[in-house]
Amino acid sequence: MMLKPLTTPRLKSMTDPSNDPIQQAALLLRKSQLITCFSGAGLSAPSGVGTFRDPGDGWWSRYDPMRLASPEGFKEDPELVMKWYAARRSQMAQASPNAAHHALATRKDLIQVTQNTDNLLDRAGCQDIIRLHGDITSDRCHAGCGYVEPVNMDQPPQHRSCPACGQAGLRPTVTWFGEALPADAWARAESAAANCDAFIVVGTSAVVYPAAGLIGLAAQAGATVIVVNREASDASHMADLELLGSADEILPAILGPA
Ligand code: BJW
Repeated sequence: MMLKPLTTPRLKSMTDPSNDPIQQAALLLRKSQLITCFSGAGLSAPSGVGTFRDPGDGWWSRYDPMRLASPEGFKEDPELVMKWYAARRSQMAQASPNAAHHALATRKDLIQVTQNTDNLLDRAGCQDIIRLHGDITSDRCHAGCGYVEPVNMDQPPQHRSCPACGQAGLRPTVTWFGEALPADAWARAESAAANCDAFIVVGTSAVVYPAAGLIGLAAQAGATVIVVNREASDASHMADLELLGSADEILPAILGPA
């Protein structure tokens, strides 16, 4: 079944209620026993947290990702990298979970596989969260001595050396380009994608690998893939149902009570 509404879901339902993709998705999710949600920056965008690739206001429209989110960039200019993380951390400190995070939290059995490094899913009450790209709320030693410390998100730190070994700077506990994803998180994510009935993809451009490969894995394993995004993305061609619109409007509509 391929349903890709050309208009917004709400407009479509006005013209053809029997074929309303929102109702189809809601019914499908009510019948599903194992649901995995794979999320990206668009999930937190309605909370005021910046995305990476949105034209104009995405971080990568304004800055070179390799200077800010790679080991090479950190080696070249650690002060710049930590200034960027301080700006993002301050933005996140002001943010609260939106209706999409809260809708995801209503299904306690739902497994969250997220590329997001913010803590908005936790704060909404989601319980099973697999973080593919780490956690921006702590810093660790870049040399890998094992030192980790929580960060005050209201007053984020600038560049400083590791107080434990002094061999390198402290950097966010996130996954940068060219770095391997946390092995335990990746193993759990693959299992959650391969063993679910429904795989919801929300707010991601689906261009960053290996994370985006989970969508194909879920589809090949037989899950129904529901894509929720503001616009068409690299996940579109794998969608059984594609719902174009804002996550904070669509997720409550498909996960809320009947
Ligand atoms: C809404 C909305 C609303 C807006 N409602 N929707 C060539 C081919 C394939 C792969 C590669 C390649 N060359 C290099 C690679 C590998 C590389 C990669 O994938 N690069 C591609 C980009 C080309 N990947 C890696 O390097 C990964 N590691 C790796 O491969 O390791 C190999 C290895 C193995 C063993 C040893 C050593 C190495 C690591 C990737 C790390 C990504 N890191 C970042 C930043 C760090 C985290 C942080 O600081 O927060 O992670 S980059 C950035 O992209 C961030 C995100 O998690 C990630 C994904 O972005 P996301 O979430 O999809 O955001 P956007 O902005 O792209 O999309 C938002 C979407 O939402 C848009 O579609 C909007 O329309 C939509 N939206 N508002 C609904 N209200």
